[in-house]
Amino acid sequence: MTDRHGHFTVSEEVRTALAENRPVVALESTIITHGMPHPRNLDTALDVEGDVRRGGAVPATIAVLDGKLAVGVGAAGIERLASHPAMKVSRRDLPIAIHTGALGGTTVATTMLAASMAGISLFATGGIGGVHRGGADSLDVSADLQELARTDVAVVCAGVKAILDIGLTLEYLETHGVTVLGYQTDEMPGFYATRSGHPIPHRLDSAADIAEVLRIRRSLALTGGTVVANPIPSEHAIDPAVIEVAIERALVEARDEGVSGKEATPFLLGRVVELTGSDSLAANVALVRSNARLAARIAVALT
Ligand code: PSU
Ligand code: MN
Repeated sequence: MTDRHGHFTVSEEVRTALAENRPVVALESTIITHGMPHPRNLDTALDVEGDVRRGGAVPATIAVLDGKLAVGVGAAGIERLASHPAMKVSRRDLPIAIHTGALGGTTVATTMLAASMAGISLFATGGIGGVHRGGADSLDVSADLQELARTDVAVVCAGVKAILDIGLTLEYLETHGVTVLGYQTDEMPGFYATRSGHPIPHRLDSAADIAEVLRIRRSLALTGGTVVANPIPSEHAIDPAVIEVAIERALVEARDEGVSGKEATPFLLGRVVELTGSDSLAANVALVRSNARLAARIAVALT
């Protein structure tokens, strides 16, 4: 599938799977270009695609390649994204990325948009963007939340990173009618931690139940997305107190160095990994893979 101007492409494998009503899971690419250091970004992205396949679904990693919004970039695309400087492409950046022929990692917002254009209803990532700490003053609210408000794709994630304000993020999602489902949990997961202390009202304990809720949303033609919050497997969880020390230091550094706008999230995530060492990176990898496995099971249950 290509749009009239050739700005949007869907790989043959993904197109065929969708046409045959087989399960497909979308995957984002900012996590490859800006979310993890090389070469861990490459290994993880390839492993995550493998996890989706082993779960019985077709993976569709989404990115901007040679100025095209591409759904299903394959191993060759992932390799390029992992090893070259790339643009971070959120919704507002997309026309420019296409105009300049960029190589770009798509954020959760842009990946949802592309998935929806292709007809993919499930998407797995590590963490979604949210309301930044101090967001009530700075208005730094990720475009991911607005995309969830309008685009009908379910995003499986381990919550939002503690660099953000989890409570304000949940308030924002509620205001915009985004359904938040806790998978085998009554609390918003805390990304590196299994819990955050913030309750979420809806808990479902099986992939089949989640698929059923997504079907109900669809039959009512409700606009907007769904967040499926899947806690990190407990053997990989990290003590939140350890992470908090690193976050507070990273926030001070960001303020002192004047880091803001689209650089804020990659800077903070990068510094937290540098300050906490390999444990947090290993945890990040483990939770993304766990989310990919759950998304595949929901996708299978949906078809
Ligand atoms: N959270 C992570 N790792 C990431 C991101 C979020 O743990 O790599 C990325 C996602 O692509 C998300 C983006 O969509 O950061 C949000 O950026 P911003 O806050 O600038 O909207
Ligand atoms: Mn922002």
